[in-house]
Amino acid sequence: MKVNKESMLVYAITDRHWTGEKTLEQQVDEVLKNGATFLQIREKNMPHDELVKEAVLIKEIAKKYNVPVVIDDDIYAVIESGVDGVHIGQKDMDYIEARKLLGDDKIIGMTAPSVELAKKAEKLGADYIGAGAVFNTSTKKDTRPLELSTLKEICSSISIPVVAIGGIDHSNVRKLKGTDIDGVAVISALFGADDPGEATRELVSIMKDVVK
Ligand code: TZP
Ligand code: MG
Repeated sequence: MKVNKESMLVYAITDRHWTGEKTLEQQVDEVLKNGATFLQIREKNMPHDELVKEAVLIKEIAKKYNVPVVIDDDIYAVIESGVDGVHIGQKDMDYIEARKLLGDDKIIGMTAPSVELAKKAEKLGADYIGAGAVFNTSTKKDTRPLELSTLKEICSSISIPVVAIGGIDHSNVRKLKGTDIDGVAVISALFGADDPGEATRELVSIMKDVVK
């Protein structure tokens, strides 16, 4: 398996709107240094060429920490930057076409917010799924919370790793204990924190208990 369940524990997703005085690379370095286990570059509206440049820089940072990097949506940016894979949503390029372009060695993660879509993603050959939103979030507008019982059912229906996403932070993440998720994917709880490094350490520590 290209993605092991342990690497899903704290799955950080970038959002340069949160960088403040720091650069995106500085923030990524802090988050990875402090224990994030996976990284997705999700920069909506960033021009393709800029995204490729950013991905090359981030790939070098992630290499230091041995953390896999995927890019949201843009398969060609994955190919040009040489990162580890792509994350595709239900409205993005379809899996078969993405796999054809990327080959078998690259990671393809898929968004799958229902049992049916999760099973379909696994059958297609996805390496992991993201399920959510699990809580209310202002980061992504076109999503609404699914029942935690659905999340639990998703986890028991498939054997590829499952990462929960959407509105997850230090105060609510313990609610996910018992759902059998492998990890949480977070944007604002890490990149929107005053100290992303400290926020990461805390979340890693809580998550070790959540997945127990
Ligand atoms: N997909 C479902 S919810 C979401 C995405 C990309 C946003 C997650 O952001 P946050 O800030 O962790 O709620
Ligand atoms: Mg998408």
